[in-house]
Amino acid sequence: MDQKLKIAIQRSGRLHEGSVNLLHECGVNIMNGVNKLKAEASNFPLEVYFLRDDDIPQYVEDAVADIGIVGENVLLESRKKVAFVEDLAFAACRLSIAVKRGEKYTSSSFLQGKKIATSYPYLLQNFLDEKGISAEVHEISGSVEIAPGIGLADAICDLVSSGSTLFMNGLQEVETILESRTILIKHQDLSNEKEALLTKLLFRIKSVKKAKNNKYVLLNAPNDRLDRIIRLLPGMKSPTVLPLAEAGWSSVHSVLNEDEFWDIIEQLKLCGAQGILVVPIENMIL
Ligand code: PRT
Ligand code: ZN
Repeated sequence: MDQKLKIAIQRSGRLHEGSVNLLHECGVNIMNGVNKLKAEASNFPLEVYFLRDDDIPQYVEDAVADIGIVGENVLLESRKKVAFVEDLAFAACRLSIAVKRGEKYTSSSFLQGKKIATSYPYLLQNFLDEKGISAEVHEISGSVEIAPGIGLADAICDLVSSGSTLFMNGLQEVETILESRTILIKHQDLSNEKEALLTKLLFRIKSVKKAKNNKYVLLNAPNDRLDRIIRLLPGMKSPTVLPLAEAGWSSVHSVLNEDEFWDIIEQLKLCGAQGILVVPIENMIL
């Protein structure tokens, strides 16, 4: 029987939508509703398990799932033995220590002898050990940010993305102990057949990621400025140039990276480019 690759993704929460969207953008159609524990892809040999994110590293270590999408924060705290496959570009956050706003915090020695509430006792203890600080790590499973306000702790160690939760709870971020990414992980010892399926899926994931960082640009250029305009455009090889119906004008097509995008668009306009169209790219196969 042909094997299927089994992927574990979050059932609901911050990683759910990004994980489902990524599979979708890779051209993988998932059948069944997400209310089930398990779903099948109709057009790729893939079985999807919907789990709590905290359980994903264990499932992958035990080979109940072959691969999984999880926050690095959850994986490192779990200390499960799995292999890293790929960085996925969504739901990044950081694990930080915060204290009450107004506290004079000049260095991590502030934490000496203090009580710190967290859902990440292992990563926090590692940080404290590295700094040679002895503090009381108080493990709680949710609403960590209210701990200082109700006198349960002097500081917290929790995930932060925009910082607004800390702000609303009168806290200030003072140390970042982990910059966490959402990652694709795999079981350490996959069969050759499953490795081959993963390679196929990974090829699609990489082309989707690449496409997200690039835009397709079309513009009209007066022929006497073409040389200058073309020099501004990197393109995959070189830009495509087609004559327009109107004499003396050409249509130029190229691919621009997100990082340089606005700078180059400004320069293109200054060089006389007109009718600039920017189109998202679905996939980029290099
Ligand atoms: O039910 P299940 O166990 O699956 O979900 P969960 O409630 O444990 O996790 P969930 O869905 O909240 O987060 C899943 C993963 O998303 C985390 O493990 C991180 O890898 C990632 N992630 C990214 C975040 C955040 N950003 C984030 N901001 N996880 C949690 N938060 C929380 C944080 O704990 C704090 O309460 O959001 C609040 C802070 O947000 P800001 O924007 O106010 O700073
Ligand atoms: Zn969780």
